[in-house]
Amino acid sequence: MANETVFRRYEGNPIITPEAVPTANSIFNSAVLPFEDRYVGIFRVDTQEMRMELHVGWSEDALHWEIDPEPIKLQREDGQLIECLGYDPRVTELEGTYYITRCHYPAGPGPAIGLAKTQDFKTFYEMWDVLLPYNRNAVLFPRKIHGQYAMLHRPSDTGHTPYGDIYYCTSPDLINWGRHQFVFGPTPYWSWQNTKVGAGPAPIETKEGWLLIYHGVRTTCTGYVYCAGGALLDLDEPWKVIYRSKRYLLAPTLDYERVGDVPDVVFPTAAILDESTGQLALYYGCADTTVSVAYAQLDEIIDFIKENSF
Ligand code: BMA
Repeated sequence: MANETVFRRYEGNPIITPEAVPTANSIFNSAVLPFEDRYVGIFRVDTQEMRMELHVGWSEDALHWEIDPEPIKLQREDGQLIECLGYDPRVTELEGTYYITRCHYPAGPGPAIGLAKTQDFKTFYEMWDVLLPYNRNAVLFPRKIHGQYAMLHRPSDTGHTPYGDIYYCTSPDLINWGRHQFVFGPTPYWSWQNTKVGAGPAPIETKEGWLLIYHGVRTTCTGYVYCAGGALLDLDEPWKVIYRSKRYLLAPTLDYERVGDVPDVVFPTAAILDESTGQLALYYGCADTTVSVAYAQLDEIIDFIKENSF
């Protein structure tokens, strides 16, 4: 096994495999969070038809999960109940409501960024799409900034092309989004993040800035390799990068990260911070097939990013 930098992988990884849902081909890139006295998750389930569905799951310990075999139903404004299709969900709690961003293919070309909300993870409401095609990646900040809702996103194009920078934008009402600002892009030179980058879990507020864990991609002669990295963004002006790690936080190393439907992918999408111990549990998709978790102390992550910054 290659060296770990900051995160230590859970020895029981992967914690979720396709067996969790009988119709699944793969379960990966999913969002988990504490809810009431247990944990809840929104899971990306690619079916044996290759339909990209989102399913709810529940857990007592954030490691062992029961995933609903049926996809989430979304209540639309016109009263219609639709199945929740899409991929790479992120969940952010804001003022007591849980907002789910996802990439999806509405009528017309995709992918666009859809937004849904829930308060109980039983009834879900579809909201207006927040970003038009092509966009593959979006996550809300967990509080308003200067009175505005805030989001990181990654404009894209029609395919899995070597293009992808992270942008910041704001909204007064979660419907109208604008004031887009560039945050950062791939490095102009060879590195683990020289092809594209995209935001991971909802940014975490720390004294040192917003901790953003993101994915970075490099292009090798046999294809893309996805790693996880970290940055600290200014608390008041989050489009300003204070620190950004030159070394990765996590790279595809073990068999379950290297072998799967898409090899050599670690794709972080959720983080649970234990406020009492300072431990951060990072949930990430492995090789577009399973879900794993790795742990680090929040302080250590921040120190590592600062010490290894550009
Ligand atoms: C990205 C997204 C992710 C996926 C990754 C690697 O563009 O589609 O869902 O994990 O590619 O295939």
